Amino acid sequence: MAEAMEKKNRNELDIAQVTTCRSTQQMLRKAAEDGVETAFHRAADMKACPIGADAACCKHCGMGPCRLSSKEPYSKTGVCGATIDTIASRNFARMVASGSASHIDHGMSMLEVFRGVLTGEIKDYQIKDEQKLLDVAASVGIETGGREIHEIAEDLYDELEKTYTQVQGEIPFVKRVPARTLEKWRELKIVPRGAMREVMEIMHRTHMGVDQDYENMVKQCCRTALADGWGGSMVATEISDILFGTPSPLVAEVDMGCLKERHINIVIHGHEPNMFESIIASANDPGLLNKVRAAGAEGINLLGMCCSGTEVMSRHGVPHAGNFMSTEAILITGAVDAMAVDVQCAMQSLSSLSKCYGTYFFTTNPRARIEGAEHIEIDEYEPRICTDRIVCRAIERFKNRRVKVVIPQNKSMGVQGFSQEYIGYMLGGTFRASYVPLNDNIINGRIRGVAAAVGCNNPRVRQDHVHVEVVKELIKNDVLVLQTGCSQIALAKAGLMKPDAAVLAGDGLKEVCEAVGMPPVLGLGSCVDNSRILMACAEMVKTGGLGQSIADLPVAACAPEWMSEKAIAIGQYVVASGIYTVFGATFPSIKGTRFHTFLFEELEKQGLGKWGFTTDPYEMAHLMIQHINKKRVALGIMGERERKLFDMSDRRAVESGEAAG
Ligand code: SF4
Ligand code: MSK
Repeated sequence: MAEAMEKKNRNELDIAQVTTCRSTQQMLRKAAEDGVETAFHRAADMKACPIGADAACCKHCGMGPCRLSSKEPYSKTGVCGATIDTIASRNFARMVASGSASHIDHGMSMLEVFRGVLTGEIKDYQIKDEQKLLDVAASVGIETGGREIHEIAEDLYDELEKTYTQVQGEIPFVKRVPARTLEKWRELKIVPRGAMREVMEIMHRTHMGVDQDYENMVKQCCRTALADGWGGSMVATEISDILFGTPSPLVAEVDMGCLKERHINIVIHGHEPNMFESIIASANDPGLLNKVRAAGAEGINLLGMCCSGTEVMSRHGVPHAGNFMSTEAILITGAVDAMAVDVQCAMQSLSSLSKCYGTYFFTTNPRARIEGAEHIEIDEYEPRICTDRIVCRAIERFKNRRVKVVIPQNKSMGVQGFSQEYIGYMLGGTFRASYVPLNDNIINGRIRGVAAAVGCNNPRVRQDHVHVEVVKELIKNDVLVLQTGCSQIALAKAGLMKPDAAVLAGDGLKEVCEAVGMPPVLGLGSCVDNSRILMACAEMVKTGGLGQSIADLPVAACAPEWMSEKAIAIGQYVVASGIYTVFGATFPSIKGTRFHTFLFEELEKQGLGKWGFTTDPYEMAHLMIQHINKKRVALGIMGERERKLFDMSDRRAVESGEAAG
């Protein structure tokens, strides 16, 4: 391989230990033959900095950087006197700020596209889901009766813009928050005003010599993260649904076996769905398809990766080739003619690795250029100029493929495309969406509770292993699992998105899945679509019987293999919304410090959720199950579950002829 990277002197990678993804394993074996490296190799060669892992260092001013001891009695301070709690909370707050800003900026981009559609300057997209538009408008108090769609849409734009720009008051979507939860936020003074203001304030507070009280800092972390979950992310989801359609279940394929040797393979990796929507149009353009045929290809094969892939798979059934830790591995197949990225989670190494395999690698967003990549900037007003060009370049690469193509033959089918609305229709009937059956099944104990399993891969964790095992353990214990992001793809590859995966569920959950024909694991889309999980929780509260606030629900969340600051922001808004949230991989604070105790114990005493941590998938599942049980006891429905289980085993005994005579 002419441009192969120089082979470094490094320990042999134990491939089976770093990933359970069979396609990625196969490509890592090929990487060894080809002499190329991946993040798995770099993680093995470079141990994580222990001081940084504990969030015990500060470089917020020129008197430092200051490194504190992560050992008790934690009495060492920075040059300015900052304690370990101040330093760790400031570091945490900056992660929340960066993660929230990423979703918020994404949401703002989607809102700009919406504005362009309304003014008529953008012609490539239209309002596709008018019912969703009406529902969203009504949810923020906009009059919809007897009015023109366009007029309502303009009011909605004006209202949602406040999510970002408002300097006082409350962001619009707090109108969707259950009353008791919102009351608690008001009491704690953590209701977001406007997302830009909250991110700005966190950056101010974390400057040297400003907020040096970890409890006060955590309040601003809650307020900023809530501006993400119930603000930026929720706007991104709702506007994407309005413009591109609200997902409803469809069958889709995942894994690298979706690559096709005789097709032009184009991989889209990133987070904003508009570029993906545009390239779908380019890939179906008759003129471009003539060029495809002239190049001797059988067609264009579009594939998604990471979050925009999950989103577009949910809406249109576009195959998904793999999650975050497979984004390098797929290039090693040699089958990718073009990879185009927009924003977030695109490793810089993709640029050099794509050169090794002759793949054309493109950046498209002005915020996110990568050295060595060809930049074809997307113009939101004329997106086809960018995406047609990418297709043309991919055709060129197909004609000039020089490398050997090796496609892993692994592929899984599953049902994707659930939304909070569809969960209502699925359980409550097509004419009138309702969460009553879900709540009833939780109350009668067939379903113990609901868990969200979300988040990234991390090369310091065996890829997909924790995601898959924690979810299997949860469903075995009758916990219905909602999924997004890279976690969703891990479970899809493992085959758990099929209705027949219900055989792995406990008797109660299995009974519900079989009655409805649904899988025990429901995929809701990308990371910003975690807002769908918040809305599902709000619906459960509104429906009744499970308490007055989100904190009362028998619900828990986890991000078993997280790596991005966005995951910390998500975790923080899920906790602030009232949900126990367990992270795996690592956690940026030191157990035993006051800041850590505040996150892991005190927030719950204030009426919010709390953080948890473990790297063991079974312990993670059981921490969540214990929490769900605790909530069931508080709701007075634990007895229902015990009676139900007794009845079920009695019934089995009768059926198998073992009943006491
Ligand atoms: Fe050190 Fe304080 Fe400066 Fe941080 S802000 S680098 S702890 S002196
Ligand atoms: S893409 S944020 S690695 S889930 Fe959303 Fe995956 Fe995490 Fe990126």
